[in-house]
Amino acid sequence: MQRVVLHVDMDSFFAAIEERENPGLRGKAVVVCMLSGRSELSGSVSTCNYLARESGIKSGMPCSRAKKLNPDAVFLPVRKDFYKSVSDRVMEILRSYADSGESGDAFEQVSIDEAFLEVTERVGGDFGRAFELGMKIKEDVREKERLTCSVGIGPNKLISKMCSSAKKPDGITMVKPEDISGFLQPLKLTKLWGIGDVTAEKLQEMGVSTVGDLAEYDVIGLISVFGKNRGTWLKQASAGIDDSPVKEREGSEQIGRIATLPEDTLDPEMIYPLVDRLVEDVIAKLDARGLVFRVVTLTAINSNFRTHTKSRTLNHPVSDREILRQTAREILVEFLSESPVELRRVGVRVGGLQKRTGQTSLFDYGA
Ligand code: TTP
Ligand code: MG
Repeated sequence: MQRVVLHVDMDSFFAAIEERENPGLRGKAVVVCMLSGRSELSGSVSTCNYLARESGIKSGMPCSRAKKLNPDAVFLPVRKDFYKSVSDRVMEILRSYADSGESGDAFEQVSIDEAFLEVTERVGGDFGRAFELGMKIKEDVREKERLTCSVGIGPNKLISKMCSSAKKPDGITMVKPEDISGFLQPLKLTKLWGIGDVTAEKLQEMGVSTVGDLAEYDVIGLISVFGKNRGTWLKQASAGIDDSPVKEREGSEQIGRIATLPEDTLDPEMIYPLVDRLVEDVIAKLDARGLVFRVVTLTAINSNFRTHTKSRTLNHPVSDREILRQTAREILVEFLSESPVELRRVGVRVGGLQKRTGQTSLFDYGA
């Protein structure tokens, strides 16, 4: 089957969250700063909204310089923990659209605001369906989190990653296998994902300035300059070839269990015993590995075989069975009231995993 991979990147993520939280910021240039605390505006720009970008403000530049470029911009300090909790919820939404493989979801969070989703199975290798799915994901994120994202769709990670930044903000870009060379060839080398300034400069000296030039360059010549691995990679990437799998990164792992109800039902009392059993299994796995969790996700597959997930992020990482049981039950009740279709299968999953250190929950007191 034709492989289809999606890459999703949130638009001006930290700044967009601040705008969402404070409607008074609408229509203003917003700059989020990592302040060093030495003096007012000593520090660098974490990100800014698209309006601020119009005055030339960019991530990484000193905040004082940003202030000079646009004195009317609103400068806000980063609130990393808060953005992380929003990110956790966004990632849960995105994850729910990824294929589920033998060893878990075919989902890879790349940073706080971007992720790859393998969707080959879900769309049956069809790019038309993949485009519809991309639109649906954008709608879902907008509806649930009031944030926009940009989506790239391609036959592998390399192409989908490059597509998602082709139209920003709020864009969707698709490159099918037959369109790869047309998409890649005119691009400047630094636009090829994985090529930095140093490699680009070296290639420039060799007379290579576009991805198309690189695709035509003799692989032996590339290997003699860059070594076997890097030389081969350059040649393949220039042709848009990338076989790397979409897979969970360390630290973004999830632990979960899913099981079928004795009969399809809408009655929480009938579902609780199964939820409790799943919770026991998840807790046993966490205990065995000495982990705490911060995100609880309930998966519900209804009698029409539609899968829904709903998550909640806790204030602190915990390892407690009661908290997991209560949270899973609450999410279930919430879910049933919003979507009254009989359930067939139910899953409980935890994420935001960390190694346990000392006291992890109220219930650990005196235990
Ligand atoms: P990006 O996705 O690179 O940037 P962005 O989401 O703000 O804007 P875009 O629409 O272009 O995707 O990074 C995600 C978040 O990571 C960003 O909102 C803030 C943070 N970040 C930093 O703190 N420092 C940096 O230098 C960069 C690039 C990002
Ligand atoms: Mg982004």
